[in-house]
Amino acid sequence: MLTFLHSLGIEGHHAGVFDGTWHGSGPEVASVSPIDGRVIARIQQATAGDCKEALARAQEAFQAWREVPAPVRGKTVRRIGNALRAAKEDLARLITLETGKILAEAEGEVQEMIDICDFATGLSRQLHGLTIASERPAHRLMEQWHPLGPIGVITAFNFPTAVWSWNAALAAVCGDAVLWKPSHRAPLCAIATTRLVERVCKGTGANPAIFTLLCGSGDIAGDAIVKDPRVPLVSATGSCTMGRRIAATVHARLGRTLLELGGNNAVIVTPTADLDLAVRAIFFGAIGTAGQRCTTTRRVIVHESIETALRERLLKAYSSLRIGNPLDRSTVMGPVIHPDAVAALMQAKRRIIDEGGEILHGGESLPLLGPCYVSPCLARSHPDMPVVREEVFAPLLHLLSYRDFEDAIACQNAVPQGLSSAIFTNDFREAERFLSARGSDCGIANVNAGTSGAEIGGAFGGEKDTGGGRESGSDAWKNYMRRQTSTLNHGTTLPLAQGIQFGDPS
Ligand code: UN1
Repeated sequence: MLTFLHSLGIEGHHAGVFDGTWHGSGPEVASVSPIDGRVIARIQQATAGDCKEALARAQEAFQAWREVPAPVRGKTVRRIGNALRAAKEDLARLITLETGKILAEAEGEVQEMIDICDFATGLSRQLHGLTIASERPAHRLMEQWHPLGPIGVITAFNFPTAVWSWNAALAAVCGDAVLWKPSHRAPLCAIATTRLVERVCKGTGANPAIFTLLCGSGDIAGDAIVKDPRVPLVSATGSCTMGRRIAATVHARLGRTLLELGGNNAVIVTPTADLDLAVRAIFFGAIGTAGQRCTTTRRVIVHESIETALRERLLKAYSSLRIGNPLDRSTVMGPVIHPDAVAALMQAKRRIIDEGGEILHGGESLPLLGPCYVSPCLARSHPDMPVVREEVFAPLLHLLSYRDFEDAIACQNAVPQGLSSAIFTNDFREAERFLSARGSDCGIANVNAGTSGAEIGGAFGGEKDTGGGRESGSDAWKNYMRRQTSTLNHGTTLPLAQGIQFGDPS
């Protein structure tokens, strides 16, 4: 067993359910590294009975936690942040081993967790409501924010721990318990994180069932969260197909969702752009996490006058890319998560050719490195090709060109997804138009900065098929609380709102 696994408390076999104690009586599944196909450990999945028990424990934990003062709740989150600081290197190694993300990016992911813990700690002293001018004399109108309940958090393999932390750190200071269903492709990252949180809770005296974990299938662990009316909010990250299914079930019981689904993010490059910046941003955006971020740059919309120059720069960058073992510091792109992602890229490549596009570079499987390795694909495509409208979760970048600036914006918006977008320009008018009401329709719109790699301080999420949810910074915390509006009368009469005069009961 590798030493970093040992220090994270990962053993060869693991119970996949934590609700104060570790259990799990379902079938064992293997966590397999995409680096070399080796089994890292086996995890005993949740059964419906395990989930039922865990939900009851989380509910109990919530009922006590909601009464703990928020700044005191913040102390537990602060300690989680400190424990993550201490474990950063080990946890990053596990993320790399289990998902194939290169070490630098895995460390970035743990840093996002640390950052959101800091953010949430500060927030624990700032959960505030408004006092509003009442139209009635001797009345006060105000709102309070109360804890909401046990929150379901369903995460994807590509950010196997950070997305949980965006939800869990905020939910915890807001007084909620969290039920986490991690991706079946990254259960060990979730187990290691939960073990760390368990230790912190022991130290602070917080009930560890506030951070409940359910490793299991969508049909069992997912459904347990999605269908249970005791779970008022389900925050889910993943595909649009998954999001639609979750939304239908949760909304049918009038629960709330916070969805962060597919992206099809574009970078517009205009004639005045600083090409050095644009190339760097596109390279990181398209290649980072082997093209498997929700925020991955999937389309470049370049002005025809600079298309050749940009294409050459990108081809040069793509050709010199170091692909290989993500645990090796010199590697820039590791494997994709599973051979299915390789197959999806191959299929997309065939479609690009069938639909009239051209492959400029890559899109080859690299079996000598292993079954999960590919070369990133750069294609010359047309905006009206159906494949361009789809999110292929692999390193595939479409190069598209435009003549009129308005067409570039229309092209950027002409896909079903609406997560992230960027423009590279030194023309103030273009930048402002891109950010205006008739500009980018995405939840994230950047100027001279790429589509991926958002900071935690801003609200993160997008529109249209991306699902509309906002996680992480800004006022996203409000999602995890219930708002209560109160009218307080300190007078001796009972004036009615809207000036209504009503019969006297005496
Ligand atoms: C995701 O891919 O689901 O902005 C999250 C970024 C990261 C988060 C991506 N901070 O690329």
